[in-house]
Amino acid sequence: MRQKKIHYIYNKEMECMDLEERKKLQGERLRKTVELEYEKVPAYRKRMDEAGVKPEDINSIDDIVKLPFMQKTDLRDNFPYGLFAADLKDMVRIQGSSGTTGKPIVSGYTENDVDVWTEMVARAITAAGGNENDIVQVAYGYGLFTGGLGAHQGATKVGAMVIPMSSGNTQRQIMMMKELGVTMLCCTPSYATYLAETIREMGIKPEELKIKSGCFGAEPWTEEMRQHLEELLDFDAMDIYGLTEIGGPGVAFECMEKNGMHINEDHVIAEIIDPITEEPLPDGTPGELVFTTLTKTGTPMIRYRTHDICTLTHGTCACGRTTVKMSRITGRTDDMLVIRGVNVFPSQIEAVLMGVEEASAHYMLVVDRVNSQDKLKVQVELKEDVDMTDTAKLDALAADIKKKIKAILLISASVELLPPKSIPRSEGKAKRIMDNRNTGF
Ligand code: DLL
Repeated sequence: MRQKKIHYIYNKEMECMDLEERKKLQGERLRKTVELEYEKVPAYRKRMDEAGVKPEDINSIDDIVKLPFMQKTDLRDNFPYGLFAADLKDMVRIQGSSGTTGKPIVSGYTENDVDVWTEMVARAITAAGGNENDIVQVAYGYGLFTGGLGAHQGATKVGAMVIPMSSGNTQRQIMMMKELGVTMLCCTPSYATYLAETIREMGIKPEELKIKSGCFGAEPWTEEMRQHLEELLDFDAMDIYGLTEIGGPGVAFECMEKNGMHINEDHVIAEIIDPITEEPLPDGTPGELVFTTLTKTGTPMIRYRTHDICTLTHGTCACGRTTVKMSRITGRTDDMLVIRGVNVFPSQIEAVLMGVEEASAHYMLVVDRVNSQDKLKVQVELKEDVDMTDTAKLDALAADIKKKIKAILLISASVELLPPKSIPRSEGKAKRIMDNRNTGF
């Protein structure tokens, strides 16, 4: 049952801190992080030396722009332990990124780092209404991926009872949810959608479940997807963001205002830059999100380029938090499809499809190159109740979707309508792009 809009805050002192006071704290923590990195990580020291910047040049957060960036390639090039700022004996955990090919991306955590990360997720769970009375089903994968253990630790920290289901085995997930009276669900939004649709197909009504909210992240999703999920299960579907390199889920999370994710600014500094010029961009302008960790001691990261695209908004939220908010991720600089010179993000197409009554939440973008021309095909899975034999109606529907895509993206796409259940479901992050061009995009 959807909750009343009450704002629960886990750590008022940090989350609602006066802005000037927080800036000061961030400046002090930044200097410490840079000192640690300069002393312990030769690869970054070299880069600072090349840029002619020393730790003593960092005296406030405004000095951050003097510091060189870090990239995913730094993690690969220094795999496995080259970026560790603590001795191996002080490391207590390794976590890794999902969905990467080749050498994995791993991040090392000291006990302090696990504690910091746990508190970040505890803040997210609290903002979603979670407390010691809750029963939290964690259906993110456990393992190197940070989703499972991250949600597990955060929910435990708020005193909830955790069901560590991990991903997969949908029928069993639903049985546990119903029988154990689960009140909160944590998984990817695509898996949540699959679970919710299966629940409805099984004839289970939302009122037969006790679920009140969920923390969904690890992949991009849209406002339209939220509405769809909330309607299916009559609960609060909340966004949660994070990445392994910066600590895992909980770097940012939504409050009940549901209009942006609060970034845990006592633990990270967020910047938005132009991905080409690398210049900082003002509030409200979309660009690449860059993070600097302020409290990590295992693998601190300085000006780490996430490749995620979003906007930032400063100001005090109606919930009382003063932390900067990030918008939903609208795409990634590397996931962006460039089709006939036009930048296309899967989220734009998702938004179109979620506005089409007959379309389900499952789709795939297929890109081919035919006679040197890029061709985009949007495969759309239709809902159960659509008559797949009424070809005239289906042709009209395909034409309508094609028109809507053209109006938003300004490029033509062919539209293929597929029967229910034909697009493979994912239990983790959804795969929504099939790029057959081999152009290295
Ligand atoms: O996905 C951590 C996580 C787990 C976040 C569970 C939230 C919930 P990685 O596997 O390292 O870590 O992938 C990080 O996933 O750079 C984004 O591109 C994407 N991502 C994560 N959360 C969101 C979100 C985890 N809420 C990468 N919206 C990030 C959009 C997200 N994209």
